[in-house]
Amino acid sequence: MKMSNEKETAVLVSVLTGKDENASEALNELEALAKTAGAEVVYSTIQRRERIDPATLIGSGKAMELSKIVRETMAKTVIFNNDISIGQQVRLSSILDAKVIDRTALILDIFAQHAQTKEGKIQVELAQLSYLLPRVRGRGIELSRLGGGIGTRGPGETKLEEDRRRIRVRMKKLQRDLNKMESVRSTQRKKRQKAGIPSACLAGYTNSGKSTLLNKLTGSNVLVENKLFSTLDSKTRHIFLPSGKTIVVSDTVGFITKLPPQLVTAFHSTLEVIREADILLHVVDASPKYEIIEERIDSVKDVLQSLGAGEISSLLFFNKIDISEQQTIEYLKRKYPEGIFISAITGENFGKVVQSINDKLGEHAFLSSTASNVSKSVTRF
Ligand SMILES: Nc1nc2c(ncn2[C@@H]2O[C@H](COP(=O)(O)OP(=O)(O)OP(=O)(O)O)[C@@H](O)[C@H]2O)c(=O)[nH]1
Ligand SMILES: [Mg+2]
Repeated sequence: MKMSNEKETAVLVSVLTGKDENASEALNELEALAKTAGAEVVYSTIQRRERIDPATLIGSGKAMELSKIVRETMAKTVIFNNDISIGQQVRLSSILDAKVIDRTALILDIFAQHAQTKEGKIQVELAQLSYLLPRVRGRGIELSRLGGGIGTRGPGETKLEEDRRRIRVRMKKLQRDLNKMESVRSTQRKKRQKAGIPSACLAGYTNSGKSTLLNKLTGSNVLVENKLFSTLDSKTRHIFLPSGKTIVVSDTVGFITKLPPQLVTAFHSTLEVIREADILLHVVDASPKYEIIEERIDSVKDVLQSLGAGEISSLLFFNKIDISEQQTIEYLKRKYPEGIFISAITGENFGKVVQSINDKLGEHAFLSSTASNVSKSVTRF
């Protein structure tokens, strides 16, 4: 992976049409993504339009204004919060005289930088290639004019010049490799199921504190960072419940609003751990404004639904209460009476975490090997 110490300067643009409400939040999140990818944001702007301009998203007049800003700030890259077609990308980069990428390419770039394991790297490359495939025209690739840096890095970097056919062949090979790894994992899972060990999986918006919670629960040290998408691989740890039973808890990749579909498809095997879980531990960052919290809860639920995990029994943890506004907590308590309010940093209400997992699994009879002693294991607490 190429990483220079000099930060890539970027201008951020979010084009909003009529119905979009949370304009500044959309831009804040784009900024967090850009910084995570290693960019230095030198300017950001929201463009409101009746509808997206098919040629340049923002219209040619606005594009000219933006090109002036790019020149003045000497930005290398312009990042749009919207999806961009290859035609729009080529047109915009020629008007703006800068590299132009969209939100999906930015997220793919972060994944490429954070992928650690062989499986993670293969999944990222697969997602990048499926993003690239419709953008390759004829035999060449127009993206080659973009140069290096954000949106062009990753395990697939050296293959950027390949034509469609070769990309497809490569994708098939990667998929075969993944299938092999998946079958090893599924054998391990079956063994665990046979041994009657219940499983819980952490799920939630990126940066909500899933890995911090896992560490606190298990005394392990999974990577925790104030960056988006720190965790890309599933990590599984054991914990002991008050009943004396052991369960496994898995940490996995976080979600985001408009999670690129290429990633959901490519990360099928990583996300399998969510689908296969007996219960889900939905971790929510309770520190932003309540409207944002609600939106994120809904986006996580949408992704879970699209993964086929919408029906799995879940617990809702509102994390980071050490830095949330009291008013927000009161509001959330009314709106989500089932919520459990915790801090994975200070350990506040931690007893409730283990107890609620214990009770939830008890409700579903996962804690007992036979249905007849369910009531015994539940009344013990
Ligand atoms: N103040 C406060 N910060 C927290 C708490 N829990 C986590 N954090 C911080 O939130 C940031 C993200 O934590 P992670 O545990 O990496 O979050 P994650 O959900 O695993 O994130 P991804 O793997 O990127 O999806 C880190 O800077 C943590 O220190 C908490 O209870 N209170
Ligand atoms: Mg994490």
